Amino acid sequence: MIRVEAVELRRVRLPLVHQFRTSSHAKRELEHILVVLRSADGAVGWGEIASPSGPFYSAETVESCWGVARSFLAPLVLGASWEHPSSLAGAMAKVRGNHFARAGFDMAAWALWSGLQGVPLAKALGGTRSSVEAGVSLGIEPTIDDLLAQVSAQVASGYRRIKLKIAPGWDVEPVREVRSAFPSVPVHVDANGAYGISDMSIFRTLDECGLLMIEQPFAPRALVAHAELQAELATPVCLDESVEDVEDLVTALRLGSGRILNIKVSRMGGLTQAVRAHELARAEGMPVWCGGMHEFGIGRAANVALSSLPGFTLPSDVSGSDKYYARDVTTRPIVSVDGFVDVPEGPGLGWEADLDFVAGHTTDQLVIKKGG
Ligand code: OSB
Ligand code: MG
Repeated sequence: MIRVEAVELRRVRLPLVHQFRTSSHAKRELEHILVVLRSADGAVGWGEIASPSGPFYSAETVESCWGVARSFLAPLVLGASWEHPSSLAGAMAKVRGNHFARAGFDMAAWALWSGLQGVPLAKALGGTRSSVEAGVSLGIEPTIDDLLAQVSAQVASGYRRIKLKIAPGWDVEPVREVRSAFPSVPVHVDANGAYGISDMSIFRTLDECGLLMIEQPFAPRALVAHAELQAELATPVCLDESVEDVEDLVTALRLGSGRILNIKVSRMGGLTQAVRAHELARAEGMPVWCGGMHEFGIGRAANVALSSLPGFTLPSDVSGSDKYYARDVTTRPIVSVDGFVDVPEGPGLGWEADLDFVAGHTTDQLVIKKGG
């Protein structure tokens, strides 16, 4: 039985090497919350709450995660004893929603448990690959030339799949320019829900562009509209924001809302639910890949482990640390070589937090112990 004796929460801020703009907002630095669980026998597991600062991707914010982590999740975890991370995830499920916050604790529990078992996190999750294929996600740029320069740099770094953020006013034209400048590079687009069913003509045009997929064209809960769009298009629709749990995936599969699933550890509320979604998608013949939230090294390590599962047949957003950060929170950066990231073979998460670097970038910190 594992009992967590102390929960440490740290708000950590890192500058981005390049501004990232999506359909909703732009960012130059990110603040994530690192979660450290310490067991009675001195074992430690690290997790990351990778929520954006504002409620534009989902309803969560760094502030809401901090409050829920401190007031609800930490006490719940300190009061639990468990043999497997999935039982802790079951106990945390009484907190509704708040998936990013829950994911940080679930990830830390998996890191702690796989470390204690002496197995790599990837193996503990059911992973079968020794390296995972990495793609990159490119934000909206000031000009098409800026975008082409970004694509060119990332293709030169070895990435084999490029995802372009799109938004009304920045869609068909940049996509056509990238397709014609890089005709052999697999490209997909991500709208983060910025369109509606009345934009059908834009999607008919994009359908002619030879894209790998069109990610989250419509609002998260518009599963019927996604099904109507998918029925009109040859290009697969990929769901991101629409699938927050396995029940959403059941609905999407029944309706035919998309043919590909982006599984994010944060959005699903942790690795436990991410693995369950992967199992269902695999049984239904739906290809999946692992999406990212610009994670620091801890969350990125969890993404690498998850991407090693057999149903992850498309490149994941597990680019190297250097795509976003000049220096990461781990002692070794996560590195992509020729578009592949090696899956660690040692026990646990496979990357260690750089304690001095983390301390130097911590903006707020809290230790919560059993019994006060
Ligand atoms: O929709 O996939 C998304 C980042 C922030 C919010 C939403 C998304 C993203 C990304 C980042 O695309 C991908 C990555 O972490 O490399
Ligand atoms: Mg997305």
